Amino acid sequence: VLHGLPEIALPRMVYSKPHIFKPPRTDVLTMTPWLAPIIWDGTFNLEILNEQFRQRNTTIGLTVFAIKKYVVFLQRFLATAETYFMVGHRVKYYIFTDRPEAIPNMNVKEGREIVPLRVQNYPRWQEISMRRMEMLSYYSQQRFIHEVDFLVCVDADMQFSNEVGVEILSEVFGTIHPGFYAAERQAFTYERRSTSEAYIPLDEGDFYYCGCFFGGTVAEVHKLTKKCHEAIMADKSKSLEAIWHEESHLNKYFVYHKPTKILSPEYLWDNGLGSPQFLKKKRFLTVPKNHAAIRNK
Ligand code: 2GW
Ligand code: MN
Repeated sequence: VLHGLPEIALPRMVYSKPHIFKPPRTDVLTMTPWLAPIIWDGTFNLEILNEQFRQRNTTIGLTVFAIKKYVVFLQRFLATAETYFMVGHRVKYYIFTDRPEAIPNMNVKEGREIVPLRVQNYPRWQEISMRRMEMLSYYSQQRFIHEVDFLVCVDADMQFSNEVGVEILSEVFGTIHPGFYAAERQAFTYERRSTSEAYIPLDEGDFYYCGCFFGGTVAEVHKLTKKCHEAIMADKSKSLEAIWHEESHLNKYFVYHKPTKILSPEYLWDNGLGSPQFLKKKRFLTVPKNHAAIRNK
């Protein structure tokens, strides 16, 4: 883990120059009003970014929770991550599970490592999902800060299907939920009860972000997860649970702590939503699950 920025000097690189009158994308928003880039295919040169992040010897922690039956998703998740996630960079897969023996025994490429982290199970699935904020905040401070530069925090019921690289990395980033990219603010499924810590008024909010893909520097992820966990606990003390659990709290956080990068729906798609024109790549897909079988409520 590097503290302070080393001198970076790029080698000679040959590529077509950016052109003021030829924006690479005119069909989608590529910049927020607070000047955070929204990451779409065609807007970045991965070769330049790879060189910059490699020179800093960047290490990325990919966190995933696989509690109880969700260990079944690990094989596909890890195998596709080996092919598509942060190719050429140092990666630690932090697998939070109550069943470390069920983590598939896989060979990973050089510079990459699977790190099992044993955690307890919670009887309610809502609790399993929400407690991720607590565990991420605890481990960020205790461990991740000493081991990686950035954290990428995702759901387990997912697979990579195209490159997800260092173009996503920034101080703090969120991902646009594929069900709401075109929705009006009032249609966002934010928490609307003003008694909840996750409350967002109808006339606020920028995007509806998914709980299944966020990240940033370890310091920023620590701040985010700690704040969300505290809000979840404050609600709990009033016997409240936000409508979409920790996702509601994440959305609240991002209203008042704007992400420094935003991942487009390329980074979170569901094949049930088809293949719209603007979607040039599907990089990270939900794995269809048999809700009844997997969610033994
Ligand atoms: C979840 C629901 C019902 C029964 C069990 C579980 C469950 C979740 C579990 O038994 N074991 C487990 O490890 N999980 C973890 O929680 C796992 O990492 C999983 O990906 C994550 C979220 O649960 P999931 O993927 O079933 O819920 P989604 O895909 O509907 O999640 C969205 O909404 C959630 C809040 O309700 C979260 O914000 C999530 O990030 C969203 O993608
Ligand atoms: Mn999921």
